[in-house]
Amino acid sequence: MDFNKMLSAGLAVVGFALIGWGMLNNTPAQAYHKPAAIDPLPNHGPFFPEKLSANKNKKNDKPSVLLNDPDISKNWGLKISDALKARGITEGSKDVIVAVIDTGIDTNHRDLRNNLWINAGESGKDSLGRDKATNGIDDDGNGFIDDVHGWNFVNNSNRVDDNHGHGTHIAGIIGAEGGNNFGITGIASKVSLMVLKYYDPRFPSNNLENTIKAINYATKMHAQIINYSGGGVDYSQPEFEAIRKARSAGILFVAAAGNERSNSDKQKYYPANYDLDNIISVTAIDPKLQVLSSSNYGVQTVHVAAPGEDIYSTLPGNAFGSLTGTSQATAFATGLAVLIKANNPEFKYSAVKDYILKTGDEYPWLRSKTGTSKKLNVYKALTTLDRNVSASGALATNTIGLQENTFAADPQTTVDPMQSNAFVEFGKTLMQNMEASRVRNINNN
Ligand SMILES: [Ca+2]
Ligand SMILES: [Ca+2]
Ligand SMILES: [Ca+2]
Repeated sequence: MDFNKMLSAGLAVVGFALIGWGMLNNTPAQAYHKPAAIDPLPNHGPFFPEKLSANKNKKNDKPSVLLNDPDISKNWGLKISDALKARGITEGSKDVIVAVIDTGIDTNHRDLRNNLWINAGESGKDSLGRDKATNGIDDDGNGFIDDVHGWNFVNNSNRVDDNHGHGTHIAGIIGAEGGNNFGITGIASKVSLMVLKYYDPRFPSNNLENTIKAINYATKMHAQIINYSGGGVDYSQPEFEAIRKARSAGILFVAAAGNERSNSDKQKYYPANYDLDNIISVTAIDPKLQVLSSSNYGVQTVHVAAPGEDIYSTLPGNAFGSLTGTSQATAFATGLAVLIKANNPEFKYSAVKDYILKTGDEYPWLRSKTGTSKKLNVYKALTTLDRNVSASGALATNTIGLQENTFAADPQTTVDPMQSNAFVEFGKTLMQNMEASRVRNINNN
C-alpha cells in the first residue's frame, strides 16, 4: 500500500467517528476522545423554563396517566416536537425493531432493559433445558452464538454493553421505557432495541467495517429501522451496498447529518449522503429552533431538523445526562419512525419517511439548511396518519382532543368551515404525492 492509500485509510478510521459530542468540545473531529465531557450524574441536566415542561398551556394535550416518568420535562425536545401530546395515539410497539448501530447499550439500565430486542431463536430453553441465550450454541443458526439482544462487532461477541455512553444515550431518546415511574421516556415508550456495537473506545477497531457488518446483521434479523448516529467523510461502496440491501428488505435508515459544521451538499458525509431513498438525513436544532452551528446542513442532502442540543437521556449505570449533536436529533427521527410504524404496521419505509418529512413544522430559516424547511412534529405525523388520510379516506376512530370531522380526508365529509384548515388540503396533497410516488416506483421497477 502506498503512502497516500495508507493516509486515506487512516483518515477513514478517524473520520468515522461517533457524533454527538460536538458542542461539548467544539472540536467534533476529536470529540469522541473525551467522553468525560458527559455529565453522568442525575439532576445535573440543563435547566429548562417551566413553559417547556410537559403538559402546560395546551388545551389539546391529553396525556395518559402513564406519563409518570419523573424527569420527563427535562427533555425539551419532547415538548417542542409535540411528542407527549402524541402519546394518546400510540406509545410505540414491541413489534417494531430498531437496530441501534452505536457503542452498545447498557442492557441493565432500568429505563432500557424492558425495551431491548429479544432474538426469539436465542431465548427460552434448549432441548437440554439450558437457557438458549447463554448455552454457547448458535441456536437459530444465524452465524452468531447467543446473540439474544444483538452483537458486538468490535470483539465479535454477544457482550453488547456500552463502555462509552453514546449508544445508551441514543437508545433512551428513541425508546426509554415510558410509564415505569422512573427516569424519562423515549419518543416511543415501547419498542424493541436491537443492540449492534461497532465502536468501543477501549479497543482499536475498524469502525467502517464493523458498521457494514452491523447493517447486514440488522437486515438479516429483520429490523425495520436502523439508527445510525455516526459517519465519516469517505464514500464506501460496501457500505452503500449494505444499505441498498437493507432498502430491498424494506428498512428505513435514519442517519446523522454530522457535526462537521459543513454544507453536506458540497462536503459529503456518509452514510447520510448516500443516494438511497431509504435514508433520512437529520440535522440538529436548539430550543430556539436554530440549526446548531456545529451541525451539517444542505438543501439537497439533509432532509429535516430535530432537537439536538442538551438532550437529556439515559447513560450507563442507571444514570442520565445531556448530550448535544446531530446524533441526538437522529434518534428523535428514529423514535418518530417507530411510532408511525407501530400505528400503521403495513407502511413501507417510503411511507414512514414521507410522514416524517411532510408533516413537520416549517420555518423560513430552515430553508437554507434542509430540503424540507421543517423540523419534525410527532403529533402531526401521527394525527395525519391516524385520520386515515393514508389509506381509505375514511374517518379515523382516534380523536384525541379534536373534532371528529376536523381533519377528515374524505371530500364528501362535512367539515366545519372554521376548522377545515389547510390540514385537510395538506392531507389530500400528501396522499396524492405519495400515490404519484408509488406509481412512479412501480413504473421504475
Ligand atoms: Ca444465533
Ligand atoms: Ca444460544
Ligand atoms: Ca421511564
